[in-house]
Amino acid sequence: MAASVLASSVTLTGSLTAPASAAGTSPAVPAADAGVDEPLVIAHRGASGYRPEHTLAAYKLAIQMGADYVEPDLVSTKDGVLVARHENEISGTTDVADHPEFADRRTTKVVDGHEVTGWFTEDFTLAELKTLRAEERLPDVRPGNTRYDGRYQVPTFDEVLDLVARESRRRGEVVGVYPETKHPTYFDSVGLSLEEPLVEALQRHHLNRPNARVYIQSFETGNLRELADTVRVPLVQLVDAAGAPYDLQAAGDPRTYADLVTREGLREIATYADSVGANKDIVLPRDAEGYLTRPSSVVDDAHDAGLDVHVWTMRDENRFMARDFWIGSDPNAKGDAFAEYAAFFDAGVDGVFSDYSDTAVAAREAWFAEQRALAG
Ligand SMILES: [Ca+2]
Ligand SMILES: [Ca+2]
Repeated sequence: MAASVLASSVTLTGSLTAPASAAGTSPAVPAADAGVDEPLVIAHRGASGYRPEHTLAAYKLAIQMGADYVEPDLVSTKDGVLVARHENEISGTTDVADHPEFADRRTTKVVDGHEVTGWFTEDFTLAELKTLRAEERLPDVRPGNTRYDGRYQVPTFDEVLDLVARESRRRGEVVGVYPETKHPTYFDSVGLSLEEPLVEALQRHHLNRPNARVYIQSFETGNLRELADTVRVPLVQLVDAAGAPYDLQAAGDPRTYADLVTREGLREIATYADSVGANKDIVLPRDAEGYLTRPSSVVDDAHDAGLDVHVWTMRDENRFMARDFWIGSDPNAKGDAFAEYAAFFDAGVDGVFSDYSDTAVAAREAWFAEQRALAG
C-alpha cells in the first residue's frame, strides 16, 4: 500500500473536513470552504478487494487505507452471539464444507421466502464457528485473495468493535462502525433477535450515544423503527434497485423499494432514519446495455426530506460498473474507478460503500482537488 494513501486520511473529530491535498503540503481544508460536505468512505465488509470479507484482517486493512467506517454484516450464532458474515449461510465464505464433523448440519431452509441450502450460523455455537476459517467469496473475480483462505476466523461483533477502538488509537482519529442487521424477521422467527444483542454491544463499548461514529443499517423497515426508539445513533434504510423489504412482504404490505424512494416514501423514512443506503442504480440508473442514463431525482429528494444518501457498492472491477467506465473487455479487469466515483460525487451522494477503501479515498481526494480548482 502506498504511503500516500495512508497519509491522505482525513480528520474526523469535530467538524467534517476535506482531505488534505496530495503529498501533505497543506493542512486539511474545512469542507465548508469548498461548499461541500465530505462524502464518507465506508469499507464494505472491510477491504474486501484485498482480503476475504468480514475478517479482522479485512477491516484492519481498510482502516489503514483511510476508510472512515468499517461495515460488519451481523448474523447470530446458536448461542445468541453476533458474528460478522455476509449471510447466515456460510458455505461461500468459510471452509465449513471441509469439516466432516459438521457434515450433518448441512440443511435447506427458507430465508426471506427463498430456499437456501448449506450451513447456517444459527446452527453453530460460537465455539464451533471459531473452528472454521474464512474463504474468499469471489475466487473467480479475485483469485489473488484466495491465498488468504484458511487464515482468519469468523469475528464476533465485539471483536470488530475492539479492533476499531484499537486501530482508532493507532491512527489518532476515531474510525466508525456501520453494522447491518441481516434478515431481522428471519432471526426473530428462530428466536435469535438481532437488535437486543446489537444494542447491548454498543452499550458495552460506550457507543450508544449521539456523537458516536456509528450507523445501523437494515434492508427491513420494522426493526429500524424499533431501533429508533432504543438507540441514539443514526439509522440507515437500505434500498435495493428491485424487490421489497421482507418485513413488509411478510406483513402483506405491498410497498416495494421503489415506493420507499418516492418523495413521499423518503419523507416517511425520515420519520425513523437519518440516511438512505441506496443501490448505485437508484441514483445513476443504467440502460439495457449497462450504460448510464440520466441521474434520478433520489439524491435531491432525499436531501429535501433531510436524509443523507450513501450508495453501494463501489468496486474497481469492470463487471460491477456501468459500461461507461470499463477499461478493456475483461469483466474482472480493473475499470476507471476514479471516473465512477466522480460521477457519484457529482450526483451529490454523502457516502460510498466500497470494496476498495484505498481507491475510494484517493478518488475523493482527486474529486475535491478538482472542485477546488474549478472554484478558483
Ligand atoms: Ca452489508
Ligand atoms: Ca428482533
